[in-house]
Amino acid sequence: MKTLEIVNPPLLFVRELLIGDEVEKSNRTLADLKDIFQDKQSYETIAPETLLYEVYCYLPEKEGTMGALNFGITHIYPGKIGLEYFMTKGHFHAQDDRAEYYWGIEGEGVLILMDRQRNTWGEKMFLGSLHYIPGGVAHRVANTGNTVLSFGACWPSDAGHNYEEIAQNGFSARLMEVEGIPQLV
Ligand code: PAN
Ligand code: ZN
Repeated sequence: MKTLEIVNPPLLFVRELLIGDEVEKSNRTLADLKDIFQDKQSYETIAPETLLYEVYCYLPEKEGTMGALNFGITHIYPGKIGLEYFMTKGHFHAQDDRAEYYWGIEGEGVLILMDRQRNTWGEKMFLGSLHYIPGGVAHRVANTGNTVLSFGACWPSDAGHNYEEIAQNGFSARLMEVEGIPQLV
C-alpha cells in the first residue's frame, strides 16, 4: 500500500456477481450431496454430475486467521429431488460459536436453521432479505423458486466448516414441497 495513493478495489460486487483476480470458485454436484436427499429413487434418476450450486469466495487471509472475514456468493440452481428442493450441504461452524450474515440477492428460497437442541426453523430469502446466523446454529439454504437463487455470506475466517455432523444426523426437519408450498416437515 503506497501512502496517499488512491487505487482500485481488489473486488467488484455487482448485482449477483463477485469479480476479482483472487476470487475462488467451487462447484457442488448432486454426487457431492449423495445421502443428503431423502428420496433415493428420485436421486437415482438424475445425473450425478448435475450442478446444484456454485460458490464464489474471497478469502483475504489464511483460513483460520482470527479477526479476519471471508466473503462469498452462492448460486443455487432451481430443481428438486422428489419433493425436496435443491439445497446446500449445510453445516455448523467448526469453531461453533462463530456467527455469520447471509443476504438474499435474487430468486426465492428458505434459510433453514437448526440450533444445538435440534430445533429447526426457516427464514424466507429474497432480494433484500438479511439473515443473522448466531454461533451454534447450523445453516442450509434451499432454492424454492423456478430461477437461480443467489445469496451473499460474510463469516469469520476462523469459523471453519463442520459438515460431518449434518452428513451424519441431518437437520431435524426437511424443506419439502407439500401441496405446492415449501414446508418444514
Ligand atoms: C457459506 C456456505 C456456502 C455453501 O459460504 O459455505 O453457501 O454452503 P455449504 O458450505 O453448506 O455447502 C457459509 O455458510 N460459510 O460459512
Ligand atoms: Zn457458514
